[in-house]
Amino acid sequence: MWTYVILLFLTATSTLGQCPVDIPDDERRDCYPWENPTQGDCEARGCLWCAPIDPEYPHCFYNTKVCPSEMPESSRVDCMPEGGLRADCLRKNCLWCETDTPDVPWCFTDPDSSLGGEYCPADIPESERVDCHPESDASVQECLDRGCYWCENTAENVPWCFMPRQAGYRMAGSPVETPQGYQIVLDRINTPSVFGQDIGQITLDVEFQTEQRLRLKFYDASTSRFEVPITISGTGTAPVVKDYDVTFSNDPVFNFQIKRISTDTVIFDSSIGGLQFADQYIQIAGRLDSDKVYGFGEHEKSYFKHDMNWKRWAMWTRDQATTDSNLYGSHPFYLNVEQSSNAHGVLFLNANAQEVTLQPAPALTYRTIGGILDMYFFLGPTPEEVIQQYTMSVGTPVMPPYWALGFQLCRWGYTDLDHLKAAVGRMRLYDIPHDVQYGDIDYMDGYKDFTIDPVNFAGLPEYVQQLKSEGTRFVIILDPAISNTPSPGEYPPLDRGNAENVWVRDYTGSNPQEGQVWPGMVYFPDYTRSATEQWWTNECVLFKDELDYEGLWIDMNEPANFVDGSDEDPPCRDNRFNNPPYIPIVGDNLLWKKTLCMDTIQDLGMSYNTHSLYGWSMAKQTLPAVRSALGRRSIVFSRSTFPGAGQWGQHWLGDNWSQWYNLKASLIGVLDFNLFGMPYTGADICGFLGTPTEDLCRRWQQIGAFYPFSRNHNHESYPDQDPGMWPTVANDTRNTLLIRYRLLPYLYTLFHKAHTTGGTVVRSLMFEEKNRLSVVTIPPFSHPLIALIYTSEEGYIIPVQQPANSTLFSRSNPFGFVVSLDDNGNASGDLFWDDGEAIDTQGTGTYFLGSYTASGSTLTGTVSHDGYSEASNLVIDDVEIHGAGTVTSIVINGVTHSDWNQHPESQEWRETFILPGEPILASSGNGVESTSH
Ligand SMILES: *[C@@H]1O[C@H](CO)[C@@H](O)[C@H](O)[C@H]1NC(C)=O
Ligand SMILES: *[C@@H]1O[C@H](CO)[C@@H](O)[C@H](O)[C@H]1NC(C)=O
Ligand SMILES: *[C@@H]1O[C@H](CO)[C@@H](O)[C@H](O)[C@H]1NC(C)=O
Ligand SMILES: CC(=O)N[C@H]1CO[C@H](CO)[C@@H](O)[C@@H]1O
Repeated sequence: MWTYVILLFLTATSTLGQCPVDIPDDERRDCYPWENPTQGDCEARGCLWCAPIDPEYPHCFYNTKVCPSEMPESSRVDCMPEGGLRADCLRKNCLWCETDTPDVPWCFTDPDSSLGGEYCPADIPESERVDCHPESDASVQECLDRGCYWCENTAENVPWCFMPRQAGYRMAGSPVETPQGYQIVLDRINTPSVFGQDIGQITLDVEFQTEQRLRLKFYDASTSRFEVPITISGTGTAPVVKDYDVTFSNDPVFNFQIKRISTDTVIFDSSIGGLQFADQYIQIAGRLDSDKVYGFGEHEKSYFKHDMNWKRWAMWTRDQATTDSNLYGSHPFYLNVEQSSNAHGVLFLNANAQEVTLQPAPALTYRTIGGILDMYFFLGPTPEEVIQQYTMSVGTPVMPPYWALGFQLCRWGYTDLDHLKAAVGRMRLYDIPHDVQYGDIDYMDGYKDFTIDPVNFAGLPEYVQQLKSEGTRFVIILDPAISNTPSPGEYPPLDRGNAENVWVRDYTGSNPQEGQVWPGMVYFPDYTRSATEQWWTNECVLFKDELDYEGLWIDMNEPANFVDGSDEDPPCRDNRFNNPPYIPIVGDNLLWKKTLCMDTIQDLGMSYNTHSLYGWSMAKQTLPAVRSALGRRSIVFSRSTFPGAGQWGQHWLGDNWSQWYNLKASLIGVLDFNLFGMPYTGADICGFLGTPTEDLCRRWQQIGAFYPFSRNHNHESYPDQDPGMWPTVANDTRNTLLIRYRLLPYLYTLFHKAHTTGGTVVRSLMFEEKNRLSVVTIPPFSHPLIALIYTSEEGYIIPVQQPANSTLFSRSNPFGFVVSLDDNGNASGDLFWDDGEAIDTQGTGTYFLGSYTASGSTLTGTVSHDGYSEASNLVIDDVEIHGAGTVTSIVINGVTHSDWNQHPESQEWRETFILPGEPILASSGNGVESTSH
């Protein structure tokens, strides 16, 4: 008898015995609306499991009826005011009782379901939801069809439709050890399927590349997919010691944790779920250690630290001047400062249309619609070290020429050469430093690259020579698009381009694709083709003979097109590239808005994959072109950028508005691009669009004097806004620029460091150790930059030089040092100096590098590298010491000097000594010695 009961119980669990008799088939409420539930899946949800008599009805169901008898009609809350059938109601997980009473809803909410129904599990916190319906207008039906959970009554922006934790992949067997780490094969679990085309088996290569760099590469081993042509590889074997550890689990599906060993901090935890790998939809989510997330670009923001309240950002290059949307560059890189104040960075090396959602957990969900999932972790541990490790991996910033650190004036809409000369005249009138003058598209003939307007800009080449002799160089704009309407012989750059077949091709792969830009109908060079580099270089070299330009400003290279897709009808063919199943939240919700169709073809691949690499590849080919033309260092300002673009080009922040808000946002833009390895950056001073007020322009000139790239630029439709337009702005601009010019040796040295070891030139106070741990109070200094140097950077020695009206003249002036002693009376700094123009002086050794230390009331200069003989002609005649106390005597190179002057403006915290002029090549052991008590 006893045995019999046990048997009955076992049978009951697995078949029909436990089916509650009082819930007939048609009263079952589906508890597992996804494909093929198993008994385990069902029981894990606390639901009942037994076969229905009629297979139409669910196997797995709740222990409540569709129409509970105890619910009075009067207390029903309508669950489907829009109307619908019983099946629709049950899909919303509401209750359904038909009645003859008028106006009583048949479909009503379940009062026992606090979260809106049991499709809404309580064990996933809102902050950790991984969106299962990232496109707009989710409906419960679509959500459940995807196999996801649905919870309606939540706070703003929280997704209602989200992924079950048990979605994703499972490890097939154990991780296999490789020389650099592990290889893991992952098999997909059937549900959920968000956009179809799911890849059943993917491979994960875990590479321990260096002590601080880890790579996780998820790919389809059976089919080759697009990969960004940037190689970041390790030594081939795992380092013996490393800062991180990775662990894997299959519970409930494959997930991994990356840990910083020294603090036992989990910096990325994918057990939050959500891993998807479909042909056109790849997703990963991770919990982060802290909400201090920076980076991801290019976007305009008024804050540096990200908004983690479900803020979503797309990354896809786009010619667009709006806030809150994807702009010109794509930078899928972020920096996370951990609670311990250590920092790490993560690069998603992918060029497809992509996006990130930042969640309050803190967590993030990353999605891309092509390529592979290729993640690089940089373990720092300081923020500056993270950026160094990142830029050393993708390419450190190119060394700018010295003149490029000077002030620059530009506008679109110089109607003719006289208009331009008048603006330059105002700079001279007010004696405003002026190193670079620009020619925007106005100088061209019919907006065609490599031409000069023979009427309005007649005499430009001669004027450029005159400017150069005065210390002002000329930089020109070049757009990629080449006019294709001239007949053979009329426009040689087109003829030569045709001969070499250098153009982006249409979907057939054989015909050049037409678009419309400034000159009218155009072709777009394919800068991923080697023939293009030869053609482009040749054109740049030939044009240099006509116009003695000094640098190239490459615009419209997202690439921008004045028509969406093309002029054809339809503009783009209806296929899975032009209209993919999912489009990240890019502006206008169209990948080919104001650009080429996604199925146009470059050597590197289809625009669907390569679009965001257009500006990157153009910069890559333009740097060698301009170097061939000049035979020396130059600049290549690129509007569109991608990781690694900094090794060839620089960036300005694009088309912004003459509004106070943009002035503020510009500082964030500058900080962001310092994270992205393009430290030479700045916004259009006084704003590009709109008419600035005198006061805005004054303040913008004052702030902009400290952008690494300092240029006033303006839109055609608005009046002149160069600083000479207002006498008081002119004065304030000159005075502030003289501070900038005084600091140029310091700025140049910072660029040298960024070039040789990676890292930033402008950085947030957060990057300084003590500031990450405490709040700094900035004393009321008269100038923000001075405040920055003196408060956050105490302990530093900053090389300075007497300013002039251009770097041509300032470069031969006497040097000085600003010494800011720390609490122990110590300080240190460097000076890098070379001819400012030769290519790769670091490589050829033709530079001077001095190190300076202050300690025990002695300032000592040490020559670390003496490869630039001109340095011996330079002198130091000014040392400014902060924090030294009262000075009683000065000894220079062993000789006591009585002829030093205390600076007339000295205050208690500042002592300035005008010295008689000492050679800059001070050797070790000698130096300025001041005695204090
Ligand atoms: C500009 O500065 C000069 C020299 O300091 C001064 O003489 C002049 O009055 C100033 N002009 C204005 C408008 O402030
Ligand atoms: C710039 O200053 C130098 C002297 O430092 C002077 O010779 C030159 O004429 C000035 N140039 C202009 C354009 O004012
Ligand atoms: C200050 O510099 C001296 C000499 O270089 C060094 O011995 C000392 O440790 C330094 N003090 C601090 C606090 O770094
Ligand atoms: C499109 C846009 O707004 N671009 C820039 C405008 O200016 C700010 C700074 O002033 C930049 O940060 C934006 O990227």
